[in-house]
Amino acid sequence: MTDRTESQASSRRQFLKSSLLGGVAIAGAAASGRAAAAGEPLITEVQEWNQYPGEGVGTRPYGQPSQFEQHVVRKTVPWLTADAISSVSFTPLHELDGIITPSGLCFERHHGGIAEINSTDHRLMINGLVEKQLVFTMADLKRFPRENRVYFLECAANSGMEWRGAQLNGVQFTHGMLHCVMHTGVRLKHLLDEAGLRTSGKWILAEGADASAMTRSIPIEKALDDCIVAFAMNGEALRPEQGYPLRLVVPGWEGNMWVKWLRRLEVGDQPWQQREETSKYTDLLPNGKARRFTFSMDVKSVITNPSPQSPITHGKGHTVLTGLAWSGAGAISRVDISIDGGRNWKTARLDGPSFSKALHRFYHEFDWDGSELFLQSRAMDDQGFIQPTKDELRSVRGANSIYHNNGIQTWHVGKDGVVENVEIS
Ligand SMILES: Nc1nc2c(c(=O)[nH]1)N[C@H]1C(S)=C(S)[C@@H](COP(=O)(O)O)O[C@H]1N2
Ligand SMILES: [Mo]
Repeated sequence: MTDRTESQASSRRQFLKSSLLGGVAIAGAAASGRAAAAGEPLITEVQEWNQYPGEGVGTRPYGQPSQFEQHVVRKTVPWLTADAISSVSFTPLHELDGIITPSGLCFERHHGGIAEINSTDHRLMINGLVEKQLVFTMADLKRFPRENRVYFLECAANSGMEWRGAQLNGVQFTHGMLHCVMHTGVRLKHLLDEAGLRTSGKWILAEGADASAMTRSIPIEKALDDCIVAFAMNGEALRPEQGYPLRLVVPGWEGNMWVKWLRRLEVGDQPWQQREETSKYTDLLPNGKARRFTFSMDVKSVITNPSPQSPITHGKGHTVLTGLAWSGAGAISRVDISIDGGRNWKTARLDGPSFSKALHRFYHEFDWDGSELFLQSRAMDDQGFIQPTKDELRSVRGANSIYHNNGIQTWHVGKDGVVENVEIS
């Protein structure tokens, strides 16, 4: 669309206006394409794929993305961690649309590598302050009533590198410790009811069967509220990377608590003070004290396109800006967009289903005049929380934080359409 003229761009605007109002799209649609008179060999000449039949049905028993989409992959930052056994890969947010993360692209965070467990050998135990200790097979779990829920999972360390200033040049790396899938499983409450919770039971400990034996304490109110013991994601069995055959889903709360390869739930009367809730995932405050148990992930958003890995390549004119917003407290009610570094704001268009504690997709269509831009997004949730600037965050939390950074991200767009990670405080 580089050769699009101004008049075409303005008829494109008209088209958008009428289609937004529910008008007829066909007439306007041509205006956003190239002029047919110029000739288009990819239309006028017969192509290879037009002449010969392709692979037959059944040659791909488990479908894979097109060979032309091979660049759409999880990525790692090699210098970030010492060993791949305890490391992280990042979701390519700039390559995705809608709100569901494809299973094979969900970021991974493992502390002891991927446990490979045959579902027939997997067991879940409930012990501690219960009337009867229980051990479930996977088949046992599938005899309880199931639920399907779409939730985001965000690692508390997401955007952690960005606390002191712009650091990583790509939304995949600044915000890619994030995924959102439909989980299927059994309410944790049903299993605790089956075991018979003692009144002294105030906390549960969730333990993983992997080599790191990940363990986290969760307050009983949350366990009885919306936690799910999940065996499926996006309609099929969990992927090994996501905890096959069983993981805990802790909606809206930091990813670390979503214990994968879930093998044991112990009921106790106080938190266990495990490594991951004392030495890690705490927030060092300006007074030198560390805040424990910042469970809920605060309201946050980011523009996924344009972004450093997704520059503007079509020149000035009609431009689609899009991104994601989410909140551990509920659903997203509004997202505002600024193209001038926070001076002026416009309300973005939310599109797609709106689920509580799930990703929300927003769009903002505008005519780029070819000048420099400073793009920002600011999310608000239905509980009244508003995403803060990085400076607002630092004024409360100090400069020593790593975790729980939900500050507003800025992307600089140059006149050449190249996008870079910058900070405007
Ligand atoms: N058993 C186990 N569970 C685990 C982990 C782990 O290393 N072992 N990592 C945790 C962390 S820190 C995060 S952010 C999420 C990551 O989930 P994902 O790999 O599905 O993205 O899983 C959590 N659950
Ligand atoms: Mo994490």
